[in-house]
Amino acid sequence: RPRVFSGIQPTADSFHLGNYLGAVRNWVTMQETHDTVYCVVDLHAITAGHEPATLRQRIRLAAAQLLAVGLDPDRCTLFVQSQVPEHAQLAWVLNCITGFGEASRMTQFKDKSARQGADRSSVGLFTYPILQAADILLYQADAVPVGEDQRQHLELTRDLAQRFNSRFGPTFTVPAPHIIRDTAKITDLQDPTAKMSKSSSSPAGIIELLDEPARSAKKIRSAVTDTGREIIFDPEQKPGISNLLTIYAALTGRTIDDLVQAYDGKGYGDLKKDLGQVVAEFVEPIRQRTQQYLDDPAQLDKLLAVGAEKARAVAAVTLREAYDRIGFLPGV
Ligand code: AQP
Repeated sequence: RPRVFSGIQPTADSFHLGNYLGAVRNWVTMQETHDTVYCVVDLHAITAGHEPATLRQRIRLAAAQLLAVGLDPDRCTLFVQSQVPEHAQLAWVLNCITGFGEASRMTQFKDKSARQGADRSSVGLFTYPILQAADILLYQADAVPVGEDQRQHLELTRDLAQRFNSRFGPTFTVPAPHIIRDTAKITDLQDPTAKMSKSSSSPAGIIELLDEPARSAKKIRSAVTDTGREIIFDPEQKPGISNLLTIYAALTGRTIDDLVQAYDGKGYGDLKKDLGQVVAEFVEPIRQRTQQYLDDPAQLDKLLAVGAEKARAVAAVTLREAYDRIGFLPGV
């Protein structure tokens, strides 16, 4: 079976629909077909400032949500990044083969540091994609299921893998991005030209999986839509309605064409009301199951410890091999 690796940051209390439809939903289905390794990337979550007690809570919240949407620890490896020290160790090595100019070209860093003020951004935010490369390469992943916003980071990962392999001998699998075109970018409900994002969307622009269902329905009803009245799929001219159709299709399994036909002659209000209901019904069981996992943190921590052990068994072998190739002395 081909192996996949992917990660998600515990930087908010709840995942949003962009995280779910762009990435995590595929994580669940890939358990059927791939050898799957999934990670709550808490080392990444400290790159832009954090509060310790909140972080600890959010790591558990992230793991609980992943279990609630259908990750099965018997079928995948689910773990927390900081519990596998090889991530930070390999990241250092990769830092040393990454060009400063190359890292400077990463658009996510440019965007985030522009928002924070360049002088106040951490070096960790700058080297974020290099840590991400270490995450992926440690598991010799063949594919990485992520949203479109991660494409550039994946390209860097591939470059670093190839560079290391050609300089020091074949060590890493060069991974391919696995981006589902239809839901690669879910947009902000209030600004449908921007991606739905934890850090830059307003609360009204994001559907959070753990929100009150009635609140989610209301957000859909208040989504910014486009001029005109026709319900058609046209992301250029009608980004608002097209985003709602994308979400509707993804959550129900109906095709966009089918939805466009079904709403022929109806108004934006009808579509929003129905989609509000669909979203509310979708999030409610996730909320309940997440709470069940959170009610027993000791059990959750145990499950994550088992995951970390499984992950480490793979990561340690790769790191050892990389260290050998570089010329470090044998491990003690
Ligand atoms: N709007 C989106 N549409 C499709 N996929 C998305 N992803 C994020 N937003 C969208 C995908 O979710 C996965 C988890 O990524 P992450 O933990 O790095 O989340 P993120 O990118 O930090 O999420 P945000 O909301 O975009 O946060 P900020 O604002 O901090 O960058 C990834 O696979 C990502 O592609």
